[in-house]
Amino acid sequence: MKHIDVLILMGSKSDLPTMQKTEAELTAYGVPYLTLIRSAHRMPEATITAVKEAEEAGCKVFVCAAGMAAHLAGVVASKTICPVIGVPIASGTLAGQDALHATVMMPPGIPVATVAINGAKNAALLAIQILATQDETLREKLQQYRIQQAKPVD
Ligand code: RP5
Repeated sequence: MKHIDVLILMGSKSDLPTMQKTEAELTAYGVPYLTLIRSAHRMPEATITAVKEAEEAGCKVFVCAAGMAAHLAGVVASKTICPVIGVPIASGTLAGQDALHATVMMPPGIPVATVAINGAKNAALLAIQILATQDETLREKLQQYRIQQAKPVD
């Protein structure tokens, strides 16, 4: 695996249209990342292998997206001490309410920083903010983005 700062994992290819917003934001900030489809329940061993290989490739933050009974972020968090950001995906009968609860309600000891349902853009921004604690260039880019957001739209 080539050097990455962020690994994006998602439970299914059906999550990709949402998670392309994470990819776009990381690309805009010049953050090296890799995206893999790894389901915690369909392919648990491959999920754990991906976490190990990503850490060996320099990964500092994990972004994990899953829908329904979403346990991907929790499983990844159990295998790393890097920050894990969970994105609950709106899929299935409960439209993301299930994934939100499954992702956000981690028992004490293994944290997952959970963003909004389908909060793919914020997942990227949070990952970038974490990386920016050790990266002046990213800090400056984030400051510029805040200034830009504060400008009146009319
Ligand atoms: C989860 O179940 C995935 O993260 C996806 O959001 C949902 C549905 O998966 P597919 O049936 O579309 O593969 O594992």
